[in-house]
Amino acid sequence: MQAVKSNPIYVTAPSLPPLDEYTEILRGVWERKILTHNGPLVRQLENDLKQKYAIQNLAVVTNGTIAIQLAIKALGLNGSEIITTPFTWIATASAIMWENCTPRFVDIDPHTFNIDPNMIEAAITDRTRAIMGVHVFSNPCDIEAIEYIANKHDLKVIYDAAHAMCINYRDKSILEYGDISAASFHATKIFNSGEGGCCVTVDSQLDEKVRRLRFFGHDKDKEIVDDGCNGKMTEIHAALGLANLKYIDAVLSGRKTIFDQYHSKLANLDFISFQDFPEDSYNYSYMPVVFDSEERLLKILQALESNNIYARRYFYPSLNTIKHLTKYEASGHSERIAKTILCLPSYSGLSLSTVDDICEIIARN
Ligand code: T4K
Repeated sequence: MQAVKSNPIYVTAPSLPPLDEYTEILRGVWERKILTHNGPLVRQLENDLKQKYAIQNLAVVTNGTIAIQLAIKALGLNGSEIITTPFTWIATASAIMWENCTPRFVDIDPHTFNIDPNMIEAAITDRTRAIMGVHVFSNPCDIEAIEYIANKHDLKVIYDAAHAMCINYRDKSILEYGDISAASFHATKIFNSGEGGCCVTVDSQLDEKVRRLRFFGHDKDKEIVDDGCNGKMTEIHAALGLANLKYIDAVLSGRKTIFDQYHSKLANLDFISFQDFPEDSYNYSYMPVVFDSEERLLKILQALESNNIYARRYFYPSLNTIKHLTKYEASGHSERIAKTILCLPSYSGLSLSTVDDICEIIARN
């Protein structure tokens, strides 16, 4: 074990392209002086992502939170209840509330950490219009079960796919399931444009609506036909996305190597367990581990911090316990996992020897 790290090791670091490749793309922006509003780099990013991941319709937007809001707006869910998971980032619920909807939390499966479809039907009320699953840490939701329930009760399905870029589920991009998927290109995500995100739908009319909504509700003739917002991505962000996209396959394989190293060192510890996920539909962007108690988690978190290593409690607390979001109803699995889960550092450039050091600190505590 080496001495305390001289530079902090954070839970993640953004993947960045060579600076000269980014500035070369920016040169065109300076020449054209088009900084935003569906500029050529935004259109190129959409086309390149569609081509690389065989996606029919994809609209890039300002960030992943706006992507969820646009999905809710496009599906006309204003004023309804949306069934979702309490084991997620706060943005899932706040996007629902900002769209004048109510989140109704349903507990998770304790192994996959995703919404448990067996609990959904009991939560449906007269006001329920949609189910919003979250592919937690890129682990696909039980898509077939959710689709079955949605069809039976005439509900829309939105996937918060903030973590789930770059993976296929069954025979196609995971983003093409549900009515709309909303992804994030935030700096901390596997594919980043600094800030950014996208909405994906196989329904071309819905895609057109998302495009209108992200531009204040204007149609192509600048008539205001929808109650929209400003969800536009800038050319500066699209440029970073394009430069990063060139390296995404190397980024993905690097994360898998780091994951495998952690797994090989931690799997034999009897106080740690892992998320269950399908190996071929997972992007390894997060390194979540579950401890046998919150007490042990807090001890390990502190031991890591005293070595200048900063793991993060994604996701804590379980959202059903936050008073301004909802009246408390127990979600036992989510509350337990939220208290005992830690995401360990994982990013391009993190050395395997640092991973070994982190595992050693964990094993000692
Ligand atoms: N749905 C889900 C399920 C989500 O997880 C998220 C976002 C969303 C929706 C909404 O998508 P966006 O609107 O964000 O596109 C982060 C991110 O801010 C957030 O995007 C993400 N989920 C969430 C899970 O994590 P923080 O507060 O933990 O991030 P922050 O800024 O402290 O960054 C973590 C570490 O990463 C830092 O300690 C250092 C490093 N870092 C971070 C940034 C931003 C860098 O090295 N460079 C950077 O530029 O929330």
